[in-house]
Amino acid sequence: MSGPWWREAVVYEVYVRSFADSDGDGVGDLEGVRSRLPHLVDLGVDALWLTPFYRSPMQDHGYDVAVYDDVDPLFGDLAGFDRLLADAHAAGLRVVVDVVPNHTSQEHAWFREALADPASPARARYVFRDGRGDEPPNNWRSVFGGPAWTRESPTGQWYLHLFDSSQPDLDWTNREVHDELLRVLRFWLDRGVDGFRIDVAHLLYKDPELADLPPGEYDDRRVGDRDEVLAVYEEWRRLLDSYDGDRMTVGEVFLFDVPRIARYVSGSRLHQAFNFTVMATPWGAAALRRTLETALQHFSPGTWVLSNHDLTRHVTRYGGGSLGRRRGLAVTALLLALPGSPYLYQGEELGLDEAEVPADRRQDPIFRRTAGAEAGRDGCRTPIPWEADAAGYGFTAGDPWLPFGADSAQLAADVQRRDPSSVLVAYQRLLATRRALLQEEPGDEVVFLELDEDLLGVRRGWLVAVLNTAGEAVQVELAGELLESSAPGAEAAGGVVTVPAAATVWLRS
Ligand SMILES: [Ca+2]
Repeated sequence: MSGPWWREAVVYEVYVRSFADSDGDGVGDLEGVRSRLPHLVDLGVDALWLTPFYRSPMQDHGYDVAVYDDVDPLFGDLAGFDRLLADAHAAGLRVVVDVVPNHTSQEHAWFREALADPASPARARYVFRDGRGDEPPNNWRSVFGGPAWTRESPTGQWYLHLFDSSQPDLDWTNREVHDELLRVLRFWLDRGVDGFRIDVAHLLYKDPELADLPPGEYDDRRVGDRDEVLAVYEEWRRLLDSYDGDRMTVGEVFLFDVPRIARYVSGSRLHQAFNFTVMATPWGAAALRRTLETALQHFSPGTWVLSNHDLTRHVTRYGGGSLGRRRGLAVTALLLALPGSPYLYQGEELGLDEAEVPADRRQDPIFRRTAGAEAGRDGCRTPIPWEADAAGYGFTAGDPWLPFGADSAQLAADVQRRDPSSVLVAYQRLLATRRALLQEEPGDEVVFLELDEDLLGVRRGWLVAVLNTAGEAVQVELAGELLESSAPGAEAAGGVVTVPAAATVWLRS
């Protein structure tokens, strides 16, 4: 394969809390991840991305970091991290870790100092402002619900938090913030990580006027997404380039305007940015084609994301149950045929649905901050069912921190591994075939085939992929050898391919 390893890497997101629990406390941990590395090798991914495992009071399950250069005891310790990294590398897997630069935890030493001594330099590393009478400095709302400001005593000033009140936003106009995050990156680079996933990479710098938004509106471009943030990533790029081994960054640029996302990605800025536009596209050939063409035009190549720990699982978005699984696998197969770097979220290779989580088991601060009006993200974060017949489905010997999804016994990894028609085996086959294609360096050119309206066909090198979004099988005049189908019933004979309903076929043509 040409180019650096990350360019077309399949990256698997490990949501550490819910992947595998080694010590029976009901919460996944780094040793649990290490014990399940063979699953990732068998699946055929190139890298894993670990969600935050740093010291944290866990108000936002680790995205509230108190100490950036240590492992929370809940997840293990630094020696355990080193063991995981060494074993992953020995298995041929790269390791990407999360970095959270927009905000710290309220338990971070800086914020504690900023509250304890308002005259301290730490105060200027956060966004403290006077209110308007008894009202906050502006009308911004937290992404998690409620106001984006919390008042503290004794000064009566307010601090900005675009997320939970336990997550004060850093002030990126303060050079000390830059220097500290660079130190954190060096700490993990020196330990040997292969890259960083950057949380809400487009925020960091806020509107310097902190001007009111039109009531009821949250607009990333009026809050953040400012050009100043691009210089941050230029400095980070210079740091990463000073290390050997093609270290990389992928930014969570949570925007849907593709040209604006593309600003973040270049030879001097981030290596990759998440592209959530396919996630936001409804099921249907024409809409999907427009989304893919736009992405392929602006990224060279980009990333493909259908699910992650913040999004409703795509099986559920596509209709749920067997229909959702079928459509989800079809779209996945289409994306895997394209140039770019697919990001998979743990459990999607098992076809997991969004789980029902009862109100009294909800953990997400979104649920709390909206008084239950928004369910939050717990349903995509429930633990992985590894073994159908084991206590705690092989995830934990104790009580899991979130309940398992309803179909855990049927969808457990060990059941699917034995079933050639399972979602898991389909992922394994598709990833293996994709790897074989890439070894022949097919290039980045994609040709869209002109087919009937329910169909979406692409050609890359010798691989032709045809998605059928119709409710019945369709016959297409195409010559080639049938390689894969995301659903049973595909045929290729006499220059005609039968594409099953809600399925994608791969041909060597
Ligand atoms: Ca544990």
